[in-house]
Amino acid sequence: MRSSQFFLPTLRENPAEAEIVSHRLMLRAGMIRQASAGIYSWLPLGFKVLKKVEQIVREEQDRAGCQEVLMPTIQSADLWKESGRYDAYGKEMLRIKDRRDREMLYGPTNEEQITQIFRDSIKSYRYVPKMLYHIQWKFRDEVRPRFGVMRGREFLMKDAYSFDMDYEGAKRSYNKFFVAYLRTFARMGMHAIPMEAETGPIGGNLSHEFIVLADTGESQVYCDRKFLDYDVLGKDINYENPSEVEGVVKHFTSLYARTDEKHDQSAFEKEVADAGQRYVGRGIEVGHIFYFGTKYSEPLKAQVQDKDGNPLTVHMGSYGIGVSRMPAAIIEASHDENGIVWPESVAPFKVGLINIKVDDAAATRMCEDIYAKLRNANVEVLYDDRDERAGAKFAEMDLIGLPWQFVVGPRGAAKGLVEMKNRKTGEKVELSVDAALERLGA
Ligand code: 5CA
Repeated sequence: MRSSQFFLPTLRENPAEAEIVSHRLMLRAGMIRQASAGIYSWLPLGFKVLKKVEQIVREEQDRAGCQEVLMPTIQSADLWKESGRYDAYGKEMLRIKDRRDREMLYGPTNEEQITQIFRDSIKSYRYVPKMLYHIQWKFRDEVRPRFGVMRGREFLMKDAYSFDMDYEGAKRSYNKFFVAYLRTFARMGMHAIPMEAETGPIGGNLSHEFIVLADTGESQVYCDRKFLDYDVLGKDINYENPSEVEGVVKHFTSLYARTDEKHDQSAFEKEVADAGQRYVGRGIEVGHIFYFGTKYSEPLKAQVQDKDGNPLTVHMGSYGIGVSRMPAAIIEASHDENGIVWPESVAPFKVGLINIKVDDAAATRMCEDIYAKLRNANVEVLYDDRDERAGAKFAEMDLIGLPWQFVVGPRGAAKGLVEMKNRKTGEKVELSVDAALERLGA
């Protein structure tokens, strides 16, 4: 993509309405724009990141054996009356009437909808267990939407649902999501700490929140440093082996991890005996998983026949990831005074190519050559070909946080050299075009 054509409305000044760093940087980097309170449009740069986050979430759900569906945003109120949640959900639910005066709602979550689909389709134990997910927009009329996409009213969520014959089966499904979540957040370059949690309006009695570490996060985190040392991506997990999956879960659930509300300093000191192993920091909730047994399957009559032909009410769990919250959480965890520092896995482009003097024939020829080669090798590149001051180009490239920068000017071009900068470390090296391309796998 050429910057001269790209829709990237960056802002030089800090927008007054943004209280936290990710909101400021997402506005300044031209990633999002507010449509109304807690409702945002995603512009090209932000949308690219959102899609990458979504794809990592999808791949890890698929790997765990969960199948993708797509349920609607608009749901019928009747279904929610069956579960008893229509009245219970309160003012957070956006209620709508259609032209025939039928009560509808914009879904804040989909337990009812998926239970109806399951109930109408699956009648035998032979087709259980099942795990289904979708990635769809939700609406919750939050009292105080704030911090940009971090706490929006309309937001994109991955919500998954599991169906099992009994508690043991449901626990096996729960464990798969637990591990899939660890992998998902690790792939986005973050440490996720699973914490025992309250179940709130979703219900149930087994639940974990996943908190990613970020110095500027909303919650205070107290945990064992072993969480940070564990490499969940280092070995391939076999999701079809329940004891292997459970082993990973047990390792994590045996360690001390609390947020400030539940923190007990003396338990922390006792359980994490070595002071050097105690980690105190901040974090952001990005995922939440629940086991709630028959809370929805009972009222909605989701039953299957067991081996002896007897009807059995299925045990369920639900598993959410805040997909549109993720880009903001990643920025909170990864930025500096000059802007965003994207981990490669979610970066909107892998490299920014800066031509510091467009009217220099050698520099422009070299840039065009690099640009063509990167594109041929399918390396995503943003090429700043505009006739702008070099300083403004550098500042904008740092602000949008692409992992690599190639800087080409008349002096280097004359010698056939390009400067390659690592956005995260600031380290710069001068290389031949071929050597620079090779470092990016092109
Ligand atoms: N049905 C369950 C799981 S599928 C559920 O709704 N869980 S939840 O309420 O905890 O939401 C799941 C995730 O969505 C949260 O961990 C959070 O990352 C994200 N989320 C929740 N509310 C918002 C919001 N207002 N704005 C952005 N993300 C949100």
